[in-house]
Parts: sequence; C-alpha cells; structure tokens
Amino acid sequence: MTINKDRFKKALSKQLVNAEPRTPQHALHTIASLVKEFSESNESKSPHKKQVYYFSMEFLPGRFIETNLLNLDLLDSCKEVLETFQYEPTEVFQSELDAALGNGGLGRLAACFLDSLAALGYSGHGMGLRYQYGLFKQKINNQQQVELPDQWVSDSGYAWEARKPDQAIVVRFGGSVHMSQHNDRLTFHLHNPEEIIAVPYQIPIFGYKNNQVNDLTIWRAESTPATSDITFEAYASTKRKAEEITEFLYPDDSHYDGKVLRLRQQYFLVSAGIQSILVDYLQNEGTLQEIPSKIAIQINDTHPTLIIPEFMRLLVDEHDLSWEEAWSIVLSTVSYTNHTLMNEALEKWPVFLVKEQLPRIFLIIEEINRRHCLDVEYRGLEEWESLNDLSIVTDDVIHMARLAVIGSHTINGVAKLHSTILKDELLKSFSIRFPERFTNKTNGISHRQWLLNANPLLTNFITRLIGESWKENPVNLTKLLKYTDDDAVLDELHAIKQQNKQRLAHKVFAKTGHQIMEHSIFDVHIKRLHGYKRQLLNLLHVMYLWDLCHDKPDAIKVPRTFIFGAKAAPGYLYAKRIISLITSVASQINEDPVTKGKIQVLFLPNYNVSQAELIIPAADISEQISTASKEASGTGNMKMMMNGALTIGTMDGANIEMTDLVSTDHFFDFGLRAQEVLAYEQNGQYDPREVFHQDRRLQKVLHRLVNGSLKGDQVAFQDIYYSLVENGDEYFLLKDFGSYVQAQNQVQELYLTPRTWQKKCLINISHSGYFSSDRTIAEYAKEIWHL
Ligand code: BZD
Repeated sequence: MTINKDRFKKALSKQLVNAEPRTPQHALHTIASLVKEFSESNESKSPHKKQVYYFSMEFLPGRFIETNLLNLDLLDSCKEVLETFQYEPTEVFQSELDAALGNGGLGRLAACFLDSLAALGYSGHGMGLRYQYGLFKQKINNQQQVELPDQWVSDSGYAWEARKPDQAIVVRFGGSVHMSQHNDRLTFHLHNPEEIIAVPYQIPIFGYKNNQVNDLTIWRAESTPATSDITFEAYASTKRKAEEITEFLYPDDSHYDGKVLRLRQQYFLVSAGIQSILVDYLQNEGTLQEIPSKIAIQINDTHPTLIIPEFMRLLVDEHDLSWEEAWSIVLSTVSYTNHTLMNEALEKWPVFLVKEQLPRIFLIIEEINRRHCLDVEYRGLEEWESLNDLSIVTDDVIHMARLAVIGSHTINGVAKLHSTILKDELLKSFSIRFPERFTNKTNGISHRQWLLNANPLLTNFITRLIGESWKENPVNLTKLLKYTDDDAVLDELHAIKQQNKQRLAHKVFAKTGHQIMEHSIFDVHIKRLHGYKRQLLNLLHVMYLWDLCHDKPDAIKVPRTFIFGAKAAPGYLYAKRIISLITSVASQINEDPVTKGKIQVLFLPNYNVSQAELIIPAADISEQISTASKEASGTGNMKMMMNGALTIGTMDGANIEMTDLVSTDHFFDFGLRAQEVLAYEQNGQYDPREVFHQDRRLQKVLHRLVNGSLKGDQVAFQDIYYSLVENGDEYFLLKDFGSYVQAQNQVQELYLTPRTWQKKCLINISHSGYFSSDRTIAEYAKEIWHL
C-alpha cells in the first residue's frame, strides 16, 4: 500500500484546519483515522501466500504512531502539517497511550515479530486478547510499589483499532458431552454449554515502505444478547462472567498460577482464533488437507497450547475428519516456542478444572495422550524412566509443555544456550523420541523501532557514514567497522550519546525533580524484577561503592548514575521487597554529601516501552547479569548493544551470542557459567556462608540490611539478608559478587580512556545487526513455517 504523500498532507490539513477541540489527542486520532482509512482500502489477504498466525496471550507494542508513520514514509510529511497548524509533533505523538497488553520480553518479542513479518513482506497475523486493563501502572509510595489500573483505551477509544462485530465467533465453555453413534462413527455434542461471543478488533501492522499491510487481531469477550425470558439479575451475572474473560492481563511473568480465569482466557483466545482462521480459509481457499501448505501457526510459549486439542475438535467433530487425518494436519501446522526453563513457570493445569470448563477438550487431550503413551510403549524406548516422565496427564495435572511438544512439528528455544538446555535437560526424553523437532531461533528486536525510531541522531549519523542500505539489511552495520580508528567519527558518536543522555536527564528532571549528573556513566538495569535477573546483585555493588565513597573516596574515579526500571508481579513479595530496598538505598545515597558527584541511584517508576525508548539510547552500560542458565535469551541486551552501550553480563541467554560476535574484549563478562550453576543445583554443594565469611566487603554491605541503618521496611531488609546468607542464596549472588565487582572496576578503568571506550561502542553497534528480528523472522519463515 502506498499512501501518496501529497494526498495525505492535503487530507490531514483539511481535517486539522477546523479541528475541534485543538488538543494533541484529537490530532492523534485524526492522523490515525486517516491512516486506517487509507490502509483499509488496501488490506487484503494475498490468497496465494502462506499465512502465518502468531498466537500469543501478550503483545506489547507500546505506541504505534511513530512506527506507523515511519513505515509508511509519512513521518516528515505529518510533522510538517502538524507544525503548519501550530501543533507540537512530539506532544501529539506522546499523547498516545502505550498498548501495554504484555508483561515483558515475551510480549515485546511478539510485537517485534509482527513488525518484521510485515517488513519482510510475509502475510503474518497476530492473534491476541483485548484486555480492558493492560499491565498495571506502577507508583512508588513510601518505598513500596503500588499498582494502579492501566486504562489504555481512552474515552475517545483506541486510535488504531477497528471493531469487527460482523466477524464475531461463539466460544463454548462447560456443558456436558453427549456421545452418539452414526454409521460406525462416534460423534460428540456439547449440551448446555455456556456461550460467549468473541468480537475481533483489528489493528493494522505496516511493513517498512513495502506496501505490506498485516494485522493484529485482539479478541474481546462479550455476552450473548439477552433473551426475552431471562431475568435482569441472571443476565447481569451472565454478562459479568463473559466480560471478565478479557478484563485484565495477568501481571505475572514468571510464575504459573492455576486460576480458572486464566484457563478461560487461554481457551477463549485459541478457540476464537482457530475458528476464525478456518472460516476465512474455507471461504477463500481449498481443502482441509491442504491447510499445512497454506497456514502456519506459531504458539508463543505454552499459553496457547489448547489450540492443539481445539483444532482437533474442529476437524474431527465439526468437519468429520478421521482422527489420523486431523492429527496429521494439526501436527504439520502448529509449532511451539519455549521461553523458560524455570519450573515454577511451567504450566500444569489441574485435571478437574479442564474437565469442568472444557469437557470435550479434556477427552481429546486424553486421547492424544493415550496414543502417545502407546507409541512410546510400542517403541520400547528405555529412556522413559517412568510413565510419570512421559505422560501429558499425570495424577491430577496436565503438563502443557508436553502437550505442546507432542502436538507441534517444531519446538524452539530462544537462544543457543537455552535451546541446548531445553533439549538436553528439561525435555530430554522428548528430544530423544523426536530429535528432528528441536531447534533454536535466537531472538531479535526490531531495529526500526529501537534504532530508527528511538535514536534518530544515531540513525542519521550511521546513514551519513555508510548510506541507507543498513535500514533494509541491518547486517550492513558492519560497514561501520572501518571507522573504529577514526577520531572524528568517535567524537561524534560520543557527542550523540551525550545528547541522548541530556534528553533523558531533562525528562527525568521534569518528571521527578532529580538532577542527573550528565557526565556520569549511565549504568542501566531495566527489565521485570525477578530474583534471577539479579537487580539485587547490582544494588549490592552500589552499596559497596557507597562504603568506598566513605572509606577510600579516591577509588571512585568516574561518577556513575545507576538507573533502575522494573515492575514486580503484585504477588511476588520478594521482588517487591527488593524494590523497597533499591528505593531506600537510592534516597539515602542521593542525600549523602559524601557521595555527591560520585554516585547516584535512580529508580524510575512505571517502566514501560515508551520509557525504554528514551532510556536505551542514553545507556552507557547495559546490565545483563542474570544467574547463568536462567535467562532464556533477553532482548534488552540487544537493544542497548544496538544503541552503543557496552554490556556487563554473565554467560547467559543471548549474551553468549553477543560475545561470539564482538569477543569478550568488547564485553564485560563475569560470574559462574551455566554448567557450574546447574552442577551446584544438582549436587547442593554451594554454601553462601563460606563466601560471606571470607569477604569483608560483603559483610559490611549486608550488615546494613540488619543493623537498622537503612530507613524503611526493616522486616523486608532482614528477609533479603536471610535469603542470601542463611537460606541458600538461590540465585548465587554472593558467589558472583567478587567477579562482578572486578568487572565493574574494569568498566571504570575503561571509561578513563574514552577513545578505547568509544571504539568498543562502535564495534558493538557494528555487530548488532545480527540481532534484528528481521534475521530471526527470516529463520522462522524458512526453517519452521516454510513460507
Ligand atoms: O521471554 C521472556 C524471557 O524471560 C526472556 O529471556 C526472553 O528474552 C523473552 C522473549 O523470548 N519471558 C517472558 O517475558 N515471559 C513472560 O512474560 C510470561 C508471561 C506470562 C506467563 C509466563 C511468562
């Protein structure tokens, strides 16, 4: 789709000239309506192309306005018109609220994938839920996280969506299954189910200057219309029960919780999604048997795994295929991405819940499992230690990852290390049975959003040096390597970083009243708060520096600003306590005259995509310090690398692949290796008390948590102390503390030789093109979806 620039400018001018009210929000809606109008006349499912459907419980795109205008090549024209009518373009753009329909990395990855699918000209469609409330807004009151509802849809509606009531779908829960026999064939019917209407809302996704228009469909749950015989009270309760399905996003990114509402959300998504895909397909295309050559379905973690039995139900119960025929279609169409190895995050649904909510689906899962167990028994595979090890259904629970593996033709992890551990440890028996199914697809990020959009200064500079080609083919960033000894280039690179730091400092000052030291190292730790991500290790180092400011002030040779941004899951008490500790230490350090001009600590509340767009271009140091083996990939690491930060990190997730590209000379690595962590976990021989008793620095730092010298929640601080010293230090903070301090010293030393520092930044930028999600999507397209 090409929108003619002049036509767009004319149309926009015509609307803005008499716009009422003259608010930024109104201007935003005007622009979005025009873009949607232009795009709707062009959107079509290209009938000959294979269609990819990306099913995800979360999409975290943030704002669309600038991405869309950039992709449509209308950004400058739009700014021009806005200015003509005395609007401030940034104000208009920033009036868009973030669509925060995701928790963190997994949802953000889904958004980058949609962007890349369109940019590469594939027909890709997101399938998600339209939560009325997105991820909570975070406030800090008295050093505590407070969660507030996120009303991302304003009174005037959400600018980018279009409601499509004519394409609504009925989703059925509960009821009882009735079996009958017709000509040798068992048929299944659901009696008296609860019926809920799924209404799709479509959001256009534009390819980068290539006329491709894809879409993200988010489904909203609504009740069936009232019948004449239903009482007001009964109807009110039906309506409530329907609408609660898409009322809010579960705000936990790391812990499985068997809540019935979550199960209903998952089934609602997959049932509405796959039904609509089949309706669409059968209207326009060929036979059911041809589906695998026309459609690919990717499931983002196990959350949409019920698509496997739901797809079977539709093919067998509603389209009369035999079990074998149906299974072959499902298996050749669906593939599964795993995002975590952590046991507490693996979904296991109680049998009673699934039976009660989805009785027919439960029977199908049992049948899938029966056939799977028979197959294993028939093959006499010895590696299955017991039935418990192989069965989808054991005792009282359904193992969703097992169901996903058995019903998918391909299973991938999201970084090399992660995929290896997945294959050799977590799903070992399954990878022996289905070796050909397991593969790796290292994550990526949209360089359009995270470099072109977020960092225009750096973008223009790169383009001046190496031309435009890197925008379409980001691996061409390696062309920058010829400038690593060019003083003028390195000076300019430094100047750009400085301007981005000032931009952030102004924003922070306006919002919080904190004056950031603009010439300090901006040391950035932004991601969800979790024990394994080790924000606390960062803070222990900060507290150690605090002691140093008092004891040996000359040891701090370069001023440093530690910037944290993190939301904790509301039910994750330990994570919330760490936030309290960070904010407590921050307030005391920032007021201590001894630390003045040396160290500063900021906890920026309500970390989200829009904030990330400001923080990432300003980062000097990127903190990627998870306990090795725990972070599946990470994507913040890639964003900061692309924006010219240096990484301090463990050999975990995609960090390893970053060092493969730039070598450890251009990366501050430290800490236990994954195999060491796994070995300790198995042999139980790690004793944090040994480390504690040998390290005076640690003793001094940790003493503060229990001696009352920190203001705030003493119970919380003591609990943190015990988790580290007495309760086994699950995430090996004390063990890695020494080597982390050493690596941080190297950071400081390197910053004292600015030329070498800048050179390393340029080398990191040069190699970051590999981490564009265009590369990732090209790999999925070729090796998984066979587009
Ligand atoms: O997925 C994250 C991993 O922790 C990262 O290492 C990885 O880079 C990204 C993308 O692959 N996982 C999540 O973000 N997970 C969730 O957000 C989540 C949400 C709901 C339930 C469980 C997990």
